[in-house]
Amino acid sequence: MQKKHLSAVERSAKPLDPAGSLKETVSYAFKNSPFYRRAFERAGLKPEDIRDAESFSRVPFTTKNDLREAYPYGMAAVPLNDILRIHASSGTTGKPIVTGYTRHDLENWSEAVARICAMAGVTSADIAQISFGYGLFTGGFGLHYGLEKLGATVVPFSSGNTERQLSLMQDFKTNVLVSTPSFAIYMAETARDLGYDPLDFKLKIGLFGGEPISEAMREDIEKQWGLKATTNYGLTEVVGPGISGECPEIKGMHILEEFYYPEIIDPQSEEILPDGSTGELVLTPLFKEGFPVLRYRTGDITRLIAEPCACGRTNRRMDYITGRSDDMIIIKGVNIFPSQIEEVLAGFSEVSPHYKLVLHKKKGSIKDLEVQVELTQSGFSDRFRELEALESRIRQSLRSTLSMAPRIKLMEPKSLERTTGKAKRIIESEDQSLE
Ligand code: DLL
Repeated sequence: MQKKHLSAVERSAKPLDPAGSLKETVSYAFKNSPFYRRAFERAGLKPEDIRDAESFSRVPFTTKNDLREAYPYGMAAVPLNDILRIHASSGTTGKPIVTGYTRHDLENWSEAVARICAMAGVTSADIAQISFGYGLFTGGFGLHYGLEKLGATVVPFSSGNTERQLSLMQDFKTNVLVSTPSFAIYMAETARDLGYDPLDFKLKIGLFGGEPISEAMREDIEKQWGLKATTNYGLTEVVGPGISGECPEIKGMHILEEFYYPEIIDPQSEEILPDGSTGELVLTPLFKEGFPVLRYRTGDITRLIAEPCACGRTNRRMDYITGRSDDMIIIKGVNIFPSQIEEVLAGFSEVSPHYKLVLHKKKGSIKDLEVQVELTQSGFSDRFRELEALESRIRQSLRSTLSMAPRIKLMEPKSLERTTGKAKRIIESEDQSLE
């Protein structure tokens, strides 16, 4: 790594020793976690069997369901007395997934987040407003302590109250915005409604994460706010934010391999795939004491990029998430990812970045897909013919990408729900009368 390009926080990274770290991680989990001791016994494995990356592939995967069943403290590997903080993912169904952090975990987590922020170009001279929720969600606290560790000035706004966020952002001369990309878009819209020009704010860098950012969304945010939009990735089950993030090259997200061991598998056969192949990301954090997890199946679809990056960092990158294995919509035998629909819609200047997918189901199986497309003010017309023609062009374009034509419903400007957190794109509707 060409260290001169790096900030102090990144220069302090330990040299990589994946085999050594994996051995230690496995033996720690076996010794301290009743969950993993049972899992190893079931698989007929002893920690000594794990000597390198190859033998590590014998360790059974951990799934979301395992963590759900372990609710609330079944994954703990230390006495609860040593847990300083709990976070949990909200989850759409069933029990939340809980994770707990020791002091050592919190220190490493902040360090990891600090490195991600430094990589995106944030420095100790910056003022960062955190618009992620502070609570069980890992986004608010995760970015908070990472940015503090970096030495930046943190404005811990949390989510909601968009008007006040805007007025403080202006008064405080905030130059870094930390939020979901959908909130950054919503904030720009609200700013305009209130008579501000977003370009008059001092924003320089967006540290966005928690959900995918499409190229169209990134361009839109950069143009509206005049900032450099970066994305960073993480998930509660592994630690929260601070797993991978972009350098200024914006060519994928560098994984902090000194903290996490990444693998890509075929989600069906569970076979490990080589760098460059697309599949499901599996992660093993290498530092966790509190709630360790081995070979966690993230459900996120991506690929690892091993080619050197022009920035000089040698950490492998992961490509942008194209979908989640459990997000795939199977309708009439066709597999569809919401990101494919988003990409098609982004090609139409008449539609806003807000859309919803309604899955019309009968007895749990999807019978019909409706895409609710919101028009922009300029795309809106009171001429029925024009709207009909637009609808037909959108349907044609979706048909050629998806190999099936969903129902299209054009919605009036600003009629779809906005969010201050992660966008909720999918709505399920059960209807017994469907064919
Ligand atoms: O969203 C952690 C986080 C907070 C990351 C703030 C970055 C910034 P969860 O709520 O558990 O944790 O959701 C994790 O969100 O499995 C991905 O599907 C998705 N996700 C997170 N970041 C990105 C990203 C946090 N940059 C789930 N791009 C993950 C695409 C992302 N998807």
